[in-house]
Amino acid sequence: MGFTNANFPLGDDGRTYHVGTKLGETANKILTVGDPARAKLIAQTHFDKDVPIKEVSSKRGFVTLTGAYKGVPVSIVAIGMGISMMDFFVREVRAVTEGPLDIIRFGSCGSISERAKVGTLAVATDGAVCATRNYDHFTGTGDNSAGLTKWLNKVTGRNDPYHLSQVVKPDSRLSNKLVSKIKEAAGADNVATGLNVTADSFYSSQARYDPRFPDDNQQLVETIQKRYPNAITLEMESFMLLHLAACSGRKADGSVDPQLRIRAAATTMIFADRLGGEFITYEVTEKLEALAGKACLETLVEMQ
Ligand code: DUR
Repeated sequence: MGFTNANFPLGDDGRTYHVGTKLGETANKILTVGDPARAKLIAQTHFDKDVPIKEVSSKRGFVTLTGAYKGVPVSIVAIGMGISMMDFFVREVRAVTEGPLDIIRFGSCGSISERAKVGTLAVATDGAVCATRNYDHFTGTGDNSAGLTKWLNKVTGRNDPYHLSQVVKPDSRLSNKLVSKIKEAAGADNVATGLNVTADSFYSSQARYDPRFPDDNQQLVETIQKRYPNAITLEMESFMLLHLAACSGRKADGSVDPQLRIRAAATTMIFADRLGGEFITYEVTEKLEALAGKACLETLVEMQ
């Protein structure tokens, strides 16, 4: 089987190069997770039993499960980890679907807030920012400019070891509905809302200590908290989903092609306490996956 078009490769059969689906194989309401096992668990437990589940597994590790929930077509897509995988997923699914999309990410994260305890859930109602390693900072020379430029780099933070982006918001209606459904399922005390920080590494830009690399990240959590006091979670995907959803179909005059509209929201299970050090157990994860997975599907199918 050959792929044509180096700009946006599609197979002879119309399948995208990485996610591997073609027109008609993905529903317009999508739940995206990282772990394929989580995708299968949620589909097997909650999808309507009278509609067969169609599975497409790609060579690059994407798994798409399409079926119905309460009579409405839905897909669950497992994408693995990281902003690149989220980028593949959103763009390739957008290329083989027609009309507006609603996408909820349901993943895992670390917590940098007392309000978000291990074994509970968070919804990124305030949106997400992206924390990226400033690669140039680590190449030995750092800021080798002089005079005014050096001073400017210092005050603008251009040579800081990590960069924090501006905030991108979720679709507020989708996000608010998600909060109420998750609170209903898990209990209001077990759901924190706030800002997500999406990092380009599990390690350096999530402020983990690795003696084998000089990561300069001892101050990072404090820096994030100072600039964004509403930051509660650290993970690796949500920002890219919200960012691409906010950009999809936008034209030069600022208007949005309604056929390309993407509404997105994000929720996570808190796996790691990055202030204290606690980590989630397998039993708690399983319980959260089932109940929050259902809440996400409810949100998607009720969203008008
Ligand atoms: N994740 C993090 N940081 C954590 C816990 C979970 O990034 O502390 C998420 C994002 C990524 C995967 O998909 O889980 C990495 O283990």
